[in-house]
Amino acid sequence: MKRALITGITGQDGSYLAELLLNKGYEVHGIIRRSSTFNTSRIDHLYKDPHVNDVKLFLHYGDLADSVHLVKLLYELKPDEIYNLGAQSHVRVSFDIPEYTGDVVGLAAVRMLEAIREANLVGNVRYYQASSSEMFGKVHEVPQKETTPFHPRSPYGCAKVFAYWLTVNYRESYGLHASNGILFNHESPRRGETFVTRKITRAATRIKLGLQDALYLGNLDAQRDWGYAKEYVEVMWKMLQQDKPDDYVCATGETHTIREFCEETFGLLDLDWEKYVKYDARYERPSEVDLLIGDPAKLKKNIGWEPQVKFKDLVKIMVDADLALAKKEMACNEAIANQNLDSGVVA
Ligand code: NDP
Ligand code: GDR
Repeated sequence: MKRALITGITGQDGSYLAELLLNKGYEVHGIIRRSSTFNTSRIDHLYKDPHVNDVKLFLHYGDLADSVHLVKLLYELKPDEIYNLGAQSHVRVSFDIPEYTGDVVGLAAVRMLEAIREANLVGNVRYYQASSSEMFGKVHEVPQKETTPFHPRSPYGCAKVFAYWLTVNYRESYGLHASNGILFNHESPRRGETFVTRKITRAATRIKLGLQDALYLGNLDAQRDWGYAKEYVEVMWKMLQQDKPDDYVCATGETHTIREFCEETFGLLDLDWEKYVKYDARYERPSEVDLLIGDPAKLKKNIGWEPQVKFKDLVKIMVDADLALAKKEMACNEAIANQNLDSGVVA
């Protein structure tokens, strides 16, 4: 049985990847951060009480800022595969906390890679680095591919470039099986609610049910190549099954504006998006990435992978899921209101 370690297992991608690896028969270990509130909702359905037999998912408290713990964990676990997905992954927020972002996005990759060397795992482990289309930043070439120059436009993008080159460097210096997945934006019903796609599908479905009146957004002109997270985690796994480590762009090859995402989402709900979407300058970034569109040809040629879910299907998947969620929220509100009526409480 293969053993994998995932950093960022509680995030969107970490949760889908854990699911995929468990289905493939892996023993999966994940690093989680201690929090004063529960932060494991995306993986709760995978978790089994450690006292029962046949447990395949193990969670370890830790943090990408803590190198000693990473070394100890790698010594102890000796995983066959490591997926480094943990990050302060919000681009806008990285302008507010650039030093912290640099630490857990950039330096953290050094910590992981050095921990691999310290634990004597070079030669026995395969490493995946979650690199990002944000590294391309300012537009120099479209579509963007593996050879397109990087010109990051945020502290987050800069930190990802650092982590990218370290991954390449440890491959070239020590012969580590280390690969970068340069993934373009990928979304799902598990996407964090402050990323623009989920913010839109969540708001539009709540507006449809009368739970919300308006949606405030920033720049509607930016263009993104949006794919489906559940599919993209397959690419991470496939990259580590190749004999030779390498770096790959993963994208759909289609691009759309934020405005189009609004149109499509509200359209599915028979709503006119222009009546509800309002502008708030707080959501603008000091420097923006205007256009992302990826060329996944190398991935198709070497690994034989192509995305199935494109823009319209993706929006539908997210709208359906968020409409169901909004209905639950409404039912819950009604139940509370009824209970208050029964007990004579006037809200
Ligand atoms: P999320 O923001 O959903 O998840 C991030 C994960 O990292 C969470 O599990 C979070 O834990 C964890 N984390 C944050 N800080 C630390 C820390 N200091 N120590 C340990 N863990 C930490 O991101 P995604 O799942 O969307 O993305 C996964 C990776 O892929 C990230 O590295 C992201 O930058 C990168 N990426 C994402 C793309 C996308 O479109 N989704 C595209 C390209 C790259 P907690 O739950 O406690 O906050
Ligand atoms: P991005 O995703 O920055 O591409 O990074 P995000 O969804 O945050 O922004 C996409 C575009 O939408 C514009 N925008 C808004 N964005 C947010 N979050 N909120 C708003 O209200 C809003 N209004 C307009 C943004 O300006 C931007 O142009 C994501 C993250 O997952 C990264 O971790 C990952 O590396 C990249 O995708 C690829």
